[in-house]
Amino acid sequence: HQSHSEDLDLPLFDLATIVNATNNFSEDNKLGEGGFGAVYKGVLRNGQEIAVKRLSENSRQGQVEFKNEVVYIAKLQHRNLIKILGCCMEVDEMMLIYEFLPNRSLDCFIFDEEKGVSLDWRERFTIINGIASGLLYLHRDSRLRIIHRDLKAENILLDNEMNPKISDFGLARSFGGNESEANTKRVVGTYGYMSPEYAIHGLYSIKSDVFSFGVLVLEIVSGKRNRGFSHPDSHLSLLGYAWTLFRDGQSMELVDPSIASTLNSMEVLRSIHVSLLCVQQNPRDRPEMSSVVTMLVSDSTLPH
Ligand code: ACK
Repeated sequence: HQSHSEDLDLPLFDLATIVNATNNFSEDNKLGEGGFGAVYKGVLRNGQEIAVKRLSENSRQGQVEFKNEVVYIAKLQHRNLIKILGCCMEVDEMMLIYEFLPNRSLDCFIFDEEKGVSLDWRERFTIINGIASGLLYLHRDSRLRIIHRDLKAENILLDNEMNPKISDFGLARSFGGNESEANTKRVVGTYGYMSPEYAIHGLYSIKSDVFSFGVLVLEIVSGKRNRGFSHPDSHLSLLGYAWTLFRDGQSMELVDPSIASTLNSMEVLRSIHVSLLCVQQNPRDRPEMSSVVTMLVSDSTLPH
């Protein structure tokens, strides 16, 4: 794969290389279904492991998301964002090639009881901080100012040191200049993580990502999935529950019992506090990621 795609400045892999690396897209190599198609594991001739996202045929929406992902992620580099190695574009095939992350997604760790792998508090806190700095990078980059729009546990992949990497930029949008809010008629994303102004009015901004981040943090701390304010049992949602406990000064009850033995309670309280600031109804009340990053590591920001 010597050549480069002209406009994107991404290395181009040829189809034969990818077919070879993935055993011709065999079922054994399949990792799962992603946003716009299946994801396969592959090994290049030099031994490097890769993950290949293959655009399914006939998916118009998939094509839009695919191009979107290429455009955004090709320009990004941060330790908490998935690294793209190149792409493969042939007549009937469009694929994106990423570094392979052996530890799957955060989703499997916080919600999959069968797997029996639980993260201790140290790992969870590292993950929370890592996601926060990846998101800060997206929001702050002066050339792009990117809103991810689909931040959720399934889109956080873990490397072999359990560092989180934000993935799936198919729905991302960029803001130029002074623009800070946009409107869409087609609401995309994932219920449970969507901010109310986005789910109801299609309004999105960096503050909608901040909302999703808040939900994610609560899920990481509690080990429980948020069902979303639109769920019929929304009064039982994780967010409502967390607010009640916080108000009554019983935040620690929210914490996943399986991490109790390794807990640093100040960090836990800070994380819960930050997440509740992030999930406030009014986007203007939510902090920017720069304050979130600071609040997570500084005790002085906790209310007394
Ligand atoms: O939770 P998972 O095992 O992690 O299942 C999903 C599936 O593919 C569909 O998205 C996995 N996946 C996606 N990208 C990668 C990657 N770069 N390395 C390893 N697994 C990946 C994801």
